[in-house]
Amino acid sequence: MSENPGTAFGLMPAVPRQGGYGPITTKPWSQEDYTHPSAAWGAALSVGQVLLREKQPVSGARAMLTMNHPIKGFDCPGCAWPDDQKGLKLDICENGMKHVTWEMTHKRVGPAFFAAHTVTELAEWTDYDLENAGRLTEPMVYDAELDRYVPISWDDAFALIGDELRALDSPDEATFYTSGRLSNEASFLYQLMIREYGTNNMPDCSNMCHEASGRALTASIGSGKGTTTVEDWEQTDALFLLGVNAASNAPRMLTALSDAVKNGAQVVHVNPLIEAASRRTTVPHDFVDMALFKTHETGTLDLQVRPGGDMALMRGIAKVVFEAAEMDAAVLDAAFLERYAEGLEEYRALVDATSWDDLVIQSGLSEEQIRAAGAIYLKADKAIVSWCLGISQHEHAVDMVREIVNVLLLRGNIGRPGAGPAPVRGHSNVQGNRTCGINHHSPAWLLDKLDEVCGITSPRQPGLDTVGSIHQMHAGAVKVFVGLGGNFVTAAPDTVFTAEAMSSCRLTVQVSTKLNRSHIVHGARALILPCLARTERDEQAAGRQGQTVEDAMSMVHLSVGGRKPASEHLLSEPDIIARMARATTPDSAIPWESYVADYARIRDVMAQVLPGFEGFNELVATPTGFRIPQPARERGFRTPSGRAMFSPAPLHDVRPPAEDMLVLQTMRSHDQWNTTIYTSSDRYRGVKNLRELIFLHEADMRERGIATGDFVDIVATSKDGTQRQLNQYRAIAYDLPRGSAAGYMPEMNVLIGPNDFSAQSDQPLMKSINIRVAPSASAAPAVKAS
Ligand SMILES: Nc1nc2c(c(=O)[nH]1)N[C@H]1C(S)=C(S)[C@@H](COP(=O)(O)OP(=O)(O)OC[C@H]3O[C@@H](n4cnc5c(=O)[nH]c(N)nc54)[C@H](O)[C@@H]3O)O[C@H]1N2
Ligand SMILES: Nc1nc2c(c(=O)[nH]1)N[C@H]1C(S)=C(S)[C@@H](COP(=O)(O)OP(=O)(O)OC[C@H]3O[C@@H](n4cnc5c(=O)[nH]c(N)nc54)[C@H](O)[C@@H]3O)O[C@H]1N2
Ligand SMILES: [Mo]
Repeated sequence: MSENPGTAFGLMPAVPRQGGYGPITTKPWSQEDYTHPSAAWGAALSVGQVLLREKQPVSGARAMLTMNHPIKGFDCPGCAWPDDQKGLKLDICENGMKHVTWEMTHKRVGPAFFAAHTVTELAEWTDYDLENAGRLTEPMVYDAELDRYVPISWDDAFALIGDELRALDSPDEATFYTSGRLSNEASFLYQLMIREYGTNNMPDCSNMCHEASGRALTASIGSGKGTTTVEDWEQTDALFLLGVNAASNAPRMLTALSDAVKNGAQVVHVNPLIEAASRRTTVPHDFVDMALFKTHETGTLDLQVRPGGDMALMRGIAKVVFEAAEMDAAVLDAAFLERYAEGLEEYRALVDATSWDDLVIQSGLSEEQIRAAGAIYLKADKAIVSWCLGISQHEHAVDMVREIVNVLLLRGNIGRPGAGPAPVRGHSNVQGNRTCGINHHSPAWLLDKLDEVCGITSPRQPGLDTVGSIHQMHAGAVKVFVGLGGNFVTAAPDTVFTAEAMSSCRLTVQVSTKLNRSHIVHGARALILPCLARTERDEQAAGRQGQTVEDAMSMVHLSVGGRKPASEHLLSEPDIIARMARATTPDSAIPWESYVADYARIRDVMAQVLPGFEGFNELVATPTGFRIPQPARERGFRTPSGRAMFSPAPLHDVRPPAEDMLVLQTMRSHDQWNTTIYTSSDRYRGVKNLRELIFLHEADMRERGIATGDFVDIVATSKDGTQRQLNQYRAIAYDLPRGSAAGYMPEMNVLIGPNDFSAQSDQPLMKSINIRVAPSASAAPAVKAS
């Protein structure tokens, strides 16, 4: 391997550049504490700038008015936070707006663009510049001789895919990725196509996101989703928010938080960093508040746990509950525990046997802080615990989520109003993808039903997930990669290894809206297939079509785009999937063409296969959509025992493995959407014009002879002992626990080895990378693998 393999794919520049994968800038960088309320005018200004940049001030603003509108609107392609269900109120946020405007850009990437740039040249572009080039307009195929993408007809593109897939020795030599944008209808068609073809190789972005939450909830309460609704959030007495940066990543949650505080609830933020949502906000869509600069509290207590310390905090809360139960047995919900739960005594013994010393060391909090959290939990008649990636991307994430459920079970905080577990999902339809069958290990009952209704024979052997697919592509065992959305190369761990994996494929196919790194790092043959975006009109034989999505609280509703498509050559995702299916399995008995003519026909089949979708077409006619039944919400626990299961997992040691090591978490800045980076600033953390940074504790810096603004080199040691390096990052002193560090994804993915995934969830360890940091040794290349 060369000295700097990343540069071959344009993954990391040979010399560091200010801006990382974002826009390159020579403007001076700076960092200072941000003291303004979240959302508010900072957000409004930022949206205005983006609208102007995309030259969309008028039509962009018009589109916003139909976003998340219960009637005839499109669903915000941003996060999965539920829409406001009350009447016709607008429910929009800064980051949702940026997201939509980015999609609506006037810029186009068509044949002329590709004729003007070789792929080798494009590899030198930043990720920002690639996406910023505009919307893809026509199907393109890679021409190795010209080193360019050249136009190809849709028919020829599908024929190429069909030929390659049919030529494989086994369907398991292909893998089919899903990014969480894909609608329910498209997800259903996609998994049907893949299973009829003969494999369960279905990596999806959930494998990097909430896989752990799904597995934990399934083991504990028998279904892999949260149980709360927005109404529950309004009624609760105590809200614990673990590991989520709500102000940036689920901004519409700010309204729920401010309402909760107004209603007298305690809102406890558990996070190594004090994020903006724990302070105050100006409710983003409340124009009167905006005009009056009126702010609302969105938090009542901050607990700065060490990375991975949440399990010890939760166990500490349980300890407080058991201690109180000795005085007053009524603090435990005996009736609930007796009737619905199993494993209480074993869990109680485990909690009793855990010392306060251990809880303090492992949580990184003082006994007083843990007791304060315990007291809030005890005082609350109804409690909700909500979490996101700060919990799910750790080694012991499944145990951690199950510990959250343990604590909820003690006081019967599930299946009644104002209470329950509430994972905050990521992509706008990542939850719906799973509901509709995108799963490399779907349960047998679902496959049985699919086979019965659709007349196929689904393979029963579990398929490859994200990490598995990377390894198998790298080993040459998987030869075709199909990506329905997303940016696999940049989103996945070990960017260099993943890029090598992708480029060793025989064929890579990317169904996308915008140009990204996964088009530049490609297989021997490569296709870019451009599709309609969610804001755009989708006209088929039966007229204007809509597609459904499911939010983080299991509400399903129709999303109908109204804008003129970015190009006349775009196809919808259901159409692309159906034509890919026909080309792959020409004698398929599935009426693919009929499904595309009228998506209501897809919903009719889904209604027969998927539980909770009975009468799907009638249900989607309701403006606000419908809720998929979640049995645990009604205290129906579909575990083998029929009861909610306490988890008796031991407390894990989450301290850095060596004294000179730190635990690094990779997170999003305020101005990015996963691999899409809008600017190189991070407003709520007070950062301007800098992404190649690492936040460190002042004392950890002093010990290493590092001052704020100094260049440092970061060396990560993987679980398998291999090391990866990132050089010349700026050290920034920040308020976080000693022994921990933080920086931005996706740049820092180069530090996560291909074997750095959780043994419990198979999720890459994006929030716990063991690193050493030292003053920069030289002006060495920015990335090096060994
Ligand atoms: N604007 C915008 N919105 C988004 C996205 C986006 O990129 N941009 N991405 C979407 C997607 S796909 C997802 S999955 C979600 C992600 O939403 P988040 O989970 O908020 O994403 P991250 O930026 O990774 O932030 C992780 C948070 O967890 C904290 N954390 C890290 N380690 C720990 C820990 O050990 N314990 C605790 N308690 N906290 C910890 C970090 O400090 C940070 O606040 O957002 C979705 N929404
Ligand atoms: N280090 C580190 N890495 C991480 C994470 C982390 O916290 N730390 N988070 C992980 C998480 S939670 C996730 S979800 C993944 C995200 O991984 P992905 O979902 O793979 O990545 P995105 O950046 O969301 O994908 C952006 C691309 O999607 C395409 N796109 C946008 N809209 C559409 C559409 O409507 N249809 C189609 N077909 N394509 C569209 C565009 O071409 C755009 O370039 O990243 C993971 N990677
Ligand atoms: Mo995600």
